[in-house]
Amino acid sequence: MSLITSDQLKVVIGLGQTGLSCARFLARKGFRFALVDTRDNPPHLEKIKAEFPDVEMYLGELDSAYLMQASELVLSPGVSQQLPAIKEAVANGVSLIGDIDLFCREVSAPIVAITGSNAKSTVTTLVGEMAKAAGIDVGVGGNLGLPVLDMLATGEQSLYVLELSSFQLETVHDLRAHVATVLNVSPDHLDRYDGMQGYYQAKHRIFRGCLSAVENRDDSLTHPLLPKNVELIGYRLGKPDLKIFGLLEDSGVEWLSIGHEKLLPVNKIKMPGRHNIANALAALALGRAVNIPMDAMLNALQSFGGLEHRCQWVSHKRGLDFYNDSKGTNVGATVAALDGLGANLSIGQRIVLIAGGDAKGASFDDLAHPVSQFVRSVVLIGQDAEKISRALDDIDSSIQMTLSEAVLRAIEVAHPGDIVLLSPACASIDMFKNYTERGDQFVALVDAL
Ligand code: UMA
Ligand code: ADP
Repeated sequence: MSLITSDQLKVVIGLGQTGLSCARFLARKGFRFALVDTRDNPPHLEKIKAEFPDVEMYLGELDSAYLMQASELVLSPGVSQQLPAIKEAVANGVSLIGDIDLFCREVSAPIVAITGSNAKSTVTTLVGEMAKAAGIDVGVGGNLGLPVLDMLATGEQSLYVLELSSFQLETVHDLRAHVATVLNVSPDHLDRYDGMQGYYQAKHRIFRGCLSAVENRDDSLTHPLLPKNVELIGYRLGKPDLKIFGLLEDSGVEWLSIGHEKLLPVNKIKMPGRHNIANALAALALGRAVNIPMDAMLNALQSFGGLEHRCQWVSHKRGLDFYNDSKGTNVGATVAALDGLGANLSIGQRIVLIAGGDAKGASFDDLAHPVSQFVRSVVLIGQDAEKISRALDDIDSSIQMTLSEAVLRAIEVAHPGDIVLLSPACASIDMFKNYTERGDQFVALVDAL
């Protein structure tokens, strides 16, 4: 192993999308850096070798001596900083950051920073759509797919809306967002954290240095502890207090409102399900904090129909409505999808739920209540099917080997007029490449009926 000796060296750990974006950014900026990945054959290896032929690369199990040559480690979100070699390097004075810190050092435009266990991608995209509707030159990226540093390749924009995961936030030191929010907190990624406390603490790093914050008054775990000079804006799925966003009723019509001011009838929101009303309120609160004009925000709510794989209506076949919520990758998301669609069920109509996959260490106890309220039968797939079945032992359920068999079983047990909902409450990697492939397969199976 040849060693680079320089106290200004940055070592990028992880050669996925984030690592590649970091390498490109550091190269553009003229920094000296090396590349490291724990795998012998990381994705994009050939592309990275071709793009950075002179950059040193270290593959395989992390070596603390190698990492200690660096002045700064730039860690990808998929790699835990609890790995012994990283801990040792940090204990020896090497600083640890991620791509988000590199991004924040670089930009001066306002940042809207969004995290939460669920609804991040929806709210991030929606705030971006609101800004675009107002003609603002906005960059939208982060955990939802476009690494933040890739947004800087073509120069700085006027506003950035960032979706940030707990993994990304673990390495964030001073985000200084114009407005930051934790949308909701429910158990997820418990295979990475010792318990909810570590997960919660990672999420709340989003408020570091923020100028204003948005809290979800229906979820006390989203409340930030902030200095008094930081403006705190709230929203709730209910009657609003004076300055917060909420819902008012007038002659039987429900309105998105701020304080006493009615803004838009709820039935004009294009996104499906009641949980998306909370998402609309969050986006309004965030958008107002960065001065997006109200008219543009309300226009966006009427034209943005939601993202693919999130409670997306697929079609009406064999007398049933099929919904694809493949992005429901944890229990909280599936609870929201059931409550969201369940609120609009007509008399006698029920949901047949297709769920299961890799539970990521989660408990399924919280699923029992909405399932008993709205679900006719549960069809389970994937490695943790048995575990879910045990948590829902009062409900009619069956286990199927493939998604195709699950769809056929769902049709068999559904009554005319029911909804068939794929909302797995689990990650997909035990059976599929990712949640997109799982959702695409579901849509294809439904289309083929
Ligand atoms: N890996 C190794 N060894 C390494 C580096 C990575 O085994 O040295 C593995 C990781 O354990 C992980 C995979 O490779 O299983 C990818 O990790 P990565 O950090 O290289 O991921 P990227 O390709 O850079 O993608 C990351 C986010 N991925 C993760 O946090 C795991 C993407 O979010 C994000 O879109 C992208 O950066 C751009 O910001 C994906 C995700 O699953 C969608 N996020 C989780 C979620 O939403 O629940 C947090
Ligand atoms: P994330 O990026 O946080 O995973 P998404 O916007 O992709 O969030 O939505 C993921 C899933 O979260 C959806 O499929 C839906 O089941 C659920 N969801 C959407 N809105 C909410 C909400 N307000 N609260 C809880 N769960 C939600």
